[in-house]
Amino acid sequence: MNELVKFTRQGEVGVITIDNPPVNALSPGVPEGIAAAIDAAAADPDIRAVVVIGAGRTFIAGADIREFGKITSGHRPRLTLLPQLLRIEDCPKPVVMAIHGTAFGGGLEVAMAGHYRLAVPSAQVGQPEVKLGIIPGAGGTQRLPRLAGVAKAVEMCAFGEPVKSQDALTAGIVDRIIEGDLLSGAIGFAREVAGKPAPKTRERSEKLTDSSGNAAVFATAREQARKTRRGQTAPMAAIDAVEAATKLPFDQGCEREAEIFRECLFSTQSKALIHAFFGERTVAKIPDIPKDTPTYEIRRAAVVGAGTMGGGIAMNYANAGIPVIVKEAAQDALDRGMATIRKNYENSVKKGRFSQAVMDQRMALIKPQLTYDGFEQADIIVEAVFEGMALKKQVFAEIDKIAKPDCILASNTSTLDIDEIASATTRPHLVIGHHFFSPANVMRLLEIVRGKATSKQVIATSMALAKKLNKVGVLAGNCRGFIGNRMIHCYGREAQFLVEEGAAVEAVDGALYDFGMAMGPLAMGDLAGLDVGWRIRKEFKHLEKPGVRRPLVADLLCEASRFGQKTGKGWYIYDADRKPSPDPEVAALIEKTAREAGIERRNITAQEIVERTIYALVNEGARILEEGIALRSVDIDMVYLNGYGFPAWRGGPMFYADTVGVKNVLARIQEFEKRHGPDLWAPAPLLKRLADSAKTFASFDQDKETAAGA
Ligand code: 3H9
Repeated sequence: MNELVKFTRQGEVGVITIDNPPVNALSPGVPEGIAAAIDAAAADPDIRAVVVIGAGRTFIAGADIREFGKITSGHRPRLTLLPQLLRIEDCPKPVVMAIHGTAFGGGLEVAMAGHYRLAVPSAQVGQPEVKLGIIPGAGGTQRLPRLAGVAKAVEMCAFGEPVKSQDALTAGIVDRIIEGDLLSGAIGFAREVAGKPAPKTRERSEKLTDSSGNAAVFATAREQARKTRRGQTAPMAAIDAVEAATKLPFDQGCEREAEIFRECLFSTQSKALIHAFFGERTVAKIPDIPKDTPTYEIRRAAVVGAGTMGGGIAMNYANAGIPVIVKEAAQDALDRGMATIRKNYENSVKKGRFSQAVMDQRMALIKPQLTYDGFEQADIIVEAVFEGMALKKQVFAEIDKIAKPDCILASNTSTLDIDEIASATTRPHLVIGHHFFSPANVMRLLEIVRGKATSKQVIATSMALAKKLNKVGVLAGNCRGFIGNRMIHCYGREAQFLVEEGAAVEAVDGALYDFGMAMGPLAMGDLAGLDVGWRIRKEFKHLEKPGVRRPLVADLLCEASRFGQKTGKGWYIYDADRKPSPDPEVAALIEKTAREAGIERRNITAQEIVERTIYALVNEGARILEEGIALRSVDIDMVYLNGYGFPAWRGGPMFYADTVGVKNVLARIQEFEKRHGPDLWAPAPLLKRLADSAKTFASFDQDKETAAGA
């Protein structure tokens, strides 16, 4: 029909094959091609039934997400998938959808417009649009409840999680599972149903049930969305659209869906989430490291240190099926580390994430020990000991002696100079930073730190390994704190200044929680352990600039052994269930400290709290970008989304700055500079340049990409 959609005949069955690699997205030409092929099949007297199938690895992964930006910027008219779907549904001959890989978003909407759906056991279906800040826009919210019932449709449309074949069969989305070859199975099925009346999804209503039963479903879903999708608009919008299916006839329901879809598509949240979708994929692309750079094979790993980080890192390897040795210095520390690993896995089994058998397999891959035995066979050794240069160098000198010649030596340092660590070895080209985020078995970020001698092969291996470990690997240059912690230092500093200046601890955390952060900065400090920052501050004491204001209270909390959650007290006081409450003792300590330091106390608004902390991130982010520590602004955003609980629907700190307007951010930073001085608030030169030329961080990335391609 065109180069994206092929039409062939297998006897009395017409076969429509969508061939738009890599994921058969519904790019311009695909929906038109399908509709034209359907028309051709309908008009051909020798054809009695039709099969629609995807070439390559999948059925249809949805609308072409790249087109959305063109629509919102006015470069493309609106998407019109609905009429083509009606052409499929109105085809007088049965249309059988043959699904492998993923039928997501518009892909599932195409499938539901067919008369029957078949799937291979490994296939998945879903309406993941909410993850892009939109809702299904081609009848998904209207057809899915008719096939799967209202509760299942609400769950799928509002929360976006994929559904496996077998569940889709149970729910009524799929009619049959095909074991063996999908195309021949589908052709066989098409012959079975040829000549029989074809059921149209839009005409079905038996699963829409009565409105009193549905009311509870919608109320529960809204409550769940409020709790688990805090701040996001699309999940609520998706529930509204499914509700419309239960109240309006099909055509009017589709009109309502289209209105809601359009509102969502033009929202900043959707732009931010689409930025996040492509960002996650962009960070894997490193300009000076081509895709075909050779990589080392990682078959065996070893970790030094079984503390919180070491244990979490070992779990990552075990989860990916890579055997891993964990070494500790003392038996009790090793036992504690292994007990934590076991407890984490047991919790996952309890929550039904995987079976006991999977847990047993993973535990069997982790080998605890007190010696370096077996390290000589490892393809990678990850150091995860306390954050101190002397100790790290000692460990690297030791493992350098034992490791095989091409073994990668990775440090989980969160702040320290990777070149200095590498200098303790005879192989600086094999040394790299692998900065995991706590809890390392949960957080998706892996900051990969490139030293000056790190080889391209080691970087390429690390990026590939990140993917294998189900992490988002972001490459960072070597500086104190790299991308994430260098920026968080400024954010945390401002949070602490704000409490010294008069904001309550819970007011600072509350303002940032309401902004969308997973947790406030002071609560985050309590969770991570205030002693961690204390140790780092001592390590870098010699670098402090005299006369520059620095936060005063955190050190005092540590001196009083208030290390946060682990000691039951930090910025907050914790009960036995780790529930925090404001502590009057801390409030008094802050007031006394501020008075003694001559800090003026005043009322501080939530808006100022957000601006002081988030713009501190942006300003430092701009410096990091200019220095080349981060490759692109999107790399910084991905660090923040995946490692620091920054809300994805705000796109990350640099994307957020673009949405506020770089000029507006700069103006506010200049006000802060006047009040708090240039040492803390001098605007980053890049920020000024962008503001002066009315540019954005996104355009900075684009210019960089163009320059690299030129
Ligand atoms: C929608 O359908 C709205 C409708 O209601 C209709 C409204 C009218 N478009 O992830 P991968 C690219 S909204 C464009 O690395 P995997 C991706 O960027 C859509 N491009 O592979 C990457 O490019 P590159 C609803 C897409 O095997 C390459 O394909 N659908 C799209 O790990 C490979 O992707 C979704 O939200 C797309 N739809 O995972 C599904 N999808 O190589 C989104 C992928 O240049 N997609 N690309 O970096 C996914 O969830 C995963 O990509 C998928 C494959 C599971 C399909």
